[in-house]
Amino acid sequence: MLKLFRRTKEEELADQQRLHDSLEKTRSGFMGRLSTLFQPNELTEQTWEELEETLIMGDVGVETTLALVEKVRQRARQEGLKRTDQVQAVLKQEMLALLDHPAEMALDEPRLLTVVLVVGVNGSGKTTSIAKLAKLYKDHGRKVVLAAADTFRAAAVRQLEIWGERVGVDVISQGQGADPGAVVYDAIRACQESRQADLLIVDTAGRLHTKYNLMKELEKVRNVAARQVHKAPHEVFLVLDATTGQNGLSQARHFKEAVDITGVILTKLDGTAKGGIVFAISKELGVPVRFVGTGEKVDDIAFFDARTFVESLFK
Ligand SMILES: Nc1nc2c(ncn2[C@@H]2O[C@H](COP(=O)(O)OP(=O)(O)OP(=O)(O)O)[C@@H](O)[C@H]2O)c(=O)[nH]1
Ligand SMILES: [Mg+2]
Repeated sequence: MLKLFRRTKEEELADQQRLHDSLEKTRSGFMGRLSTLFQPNELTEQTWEELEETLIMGDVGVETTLALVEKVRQRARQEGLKRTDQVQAVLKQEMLALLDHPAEMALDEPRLLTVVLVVGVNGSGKTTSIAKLAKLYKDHGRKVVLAAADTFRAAAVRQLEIWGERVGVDVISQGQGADPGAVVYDAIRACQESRQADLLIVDTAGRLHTKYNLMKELEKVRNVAARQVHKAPHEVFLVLDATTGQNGLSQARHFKEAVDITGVILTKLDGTAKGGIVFAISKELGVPVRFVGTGEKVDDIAFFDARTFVESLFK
């Protein structure tokens, strides 16, 4: 009954390809200079300046950029590197080190019922990402149920229900205005009893009358899950719209304070040149990017793979 998530080699390659393709705009933007920066054979002060500028313009963030460049410079000095290709290799290594997080996700561990909260500001792509995750995990043998705990916005419940029908998974809802905690309580009971489900994904509100209320509500939803299921929520995914770049990062900090975020789903990577934000999320937020949204269709999601990501930036 308990199934581990396993991808075939083909699925893994297809995922890496989707991630690579979604970075098209990032490569043709500022970050594209990464591959040409190291063309000349000589390393000059200008190379370092250009590297710094490229990373900052590519949305890596000032703090992360300065730390990264300093680290690479220091290593180049210590290791006596003269050739630009050697420095590029060190840069890639240090970029990878920034993205170093445990590869395993609680989501993929075998468990009777796994509860996943999905949070993020409105319009970031929560509902779409939930549908994508639901399909992905359903296709890999999980029995998935969705909970419509975004009860604030009029159309939110209906939107989730429509996605549920399309993807072929049950949606537990109590309509607009219902208490989100009660919806989650009900949904967990349904998973454990009538629906016999092993994965519950909870859609939450992205906006309330005040930010304070929103964070309080998310905490409450979290506590309801924690009381009912051992160690729940097993994952709290923050959905971040990549096109918002550094602004998205400051919103993310509020969510991180209210609910312990375990990972980021970075959406709309296909529509932006701001792919460098991945480094800032990892370093400044301290949480791994787990999935990226690569388009608007239900299959447009990829597991985030740090090595593919870094290599893709230089191609
Ligand atoms: N190109 C692209 N568009 C995306 C992606 N993910 C979501 N979108 C689009 O972003 C828009 C908002 O997505 P939703 O899933 O409704 O966002 P939400 O966070 O649930 O928004 P609210 O329910 O209003 O809080 C939709 O038009 C989606 O099609 C992605 O990875 N790539
Ligand atoms: Mg929504």
